[in-house]
Amino acid sequence: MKKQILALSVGLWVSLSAIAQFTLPALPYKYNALEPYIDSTTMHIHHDMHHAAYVNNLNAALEKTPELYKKSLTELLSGIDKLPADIRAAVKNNGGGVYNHNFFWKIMAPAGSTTISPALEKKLTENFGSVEKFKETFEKAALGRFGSGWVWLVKDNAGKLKILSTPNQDNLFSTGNSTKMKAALTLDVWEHAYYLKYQSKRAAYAKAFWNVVNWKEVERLLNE
Ligand code: MN3
Repeated sequence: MKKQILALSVGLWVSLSAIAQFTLPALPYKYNALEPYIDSTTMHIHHDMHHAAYVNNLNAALEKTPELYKKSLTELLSGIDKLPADIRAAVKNNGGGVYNHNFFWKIMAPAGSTTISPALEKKLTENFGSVEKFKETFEKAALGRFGSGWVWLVKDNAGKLKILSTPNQDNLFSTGNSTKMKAALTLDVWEHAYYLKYQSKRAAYAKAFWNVVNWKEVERLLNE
């Protein structure tokens, strides 16, 4: 009996680990940690349903080509053109969704837990004129993104900081830009990220976002 249970659980473990290659990481803080700027209900729906769906759909897309499970998320996204044609769109959209949300949760933190260091302030001022100007430009990009997408602060290979936005779940990897620049901050401007609390007021959401940015992590990424 014991042997059978062991065999069954090993078999189950093997098949589960073969299928569920990509997993949903837990939030690095509690669901209500970003209140009142980002509400707990939005975080639950956003993480447990939207982010989880991207993970599940990515795993489903790779099911027919299991050797692709061995690749990392960034390898998959950087090599979209080399994937079987029938799964390219699914991997780009869902793999991008997984990557972008993994990144997004990490560059946020409870309000007041981090601040812009003098060194980071200097860097932002050198590149944008002032911290305020940087925020303004970033918010403008958030408002200017038609439909769904993301806004990014990136550092190019020459060390220059830039703000750009991508549609849908695109990012530096899936658009072929990851060798030219790296991301240090992002904001999800899909309606599911803010609609419950801010309705159509994307500008108010983008402004509130500054309260929950993990500046320590932004600075770490910029110095990497
Ligand atoms: Mn989202």
